[in-house]
Amino acid sequence: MKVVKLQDILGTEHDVDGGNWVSRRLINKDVGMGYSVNDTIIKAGTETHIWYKNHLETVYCIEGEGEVVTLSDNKVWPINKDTLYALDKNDEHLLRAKTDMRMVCVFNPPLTGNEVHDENGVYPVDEG
Ligand code: 9YT
Repeated sequence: MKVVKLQDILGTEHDVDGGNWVSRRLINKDVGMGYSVNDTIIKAGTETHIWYKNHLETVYCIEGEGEVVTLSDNKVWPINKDTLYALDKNDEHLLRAKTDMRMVCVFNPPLTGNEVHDENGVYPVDEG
């Protein structure tokens, strides 16, 4: 049994600043669950290009308002409180935050916890 409190990881290496977002890495690969879980704040007024080619990500918005644009079809998906999206095709997308958006993000395979996006919005494959 493991209990993680957000308060305890703020300001530690589990609190990662990605520029347009901050991601509080609650459960990382090392815990051995087979997935990772983040509490992420997307900053108001930002647009982030994301393409997780090496990961599947599910995102549950618990606060705020914005939209996702899937780039394969230019579809615009309004995202706000109590809305979940699953990037089940490793979908390349833009994430636009109208207000600050608080998102619970689950990754498979799990993040090691230190990842930030590269110039193409990708997280690397974890070889470890
Ligand atoms: C919602 C989203 O994909 N935000 C980018 C950051 C990423 N989810 C993370 O590492 O928490």
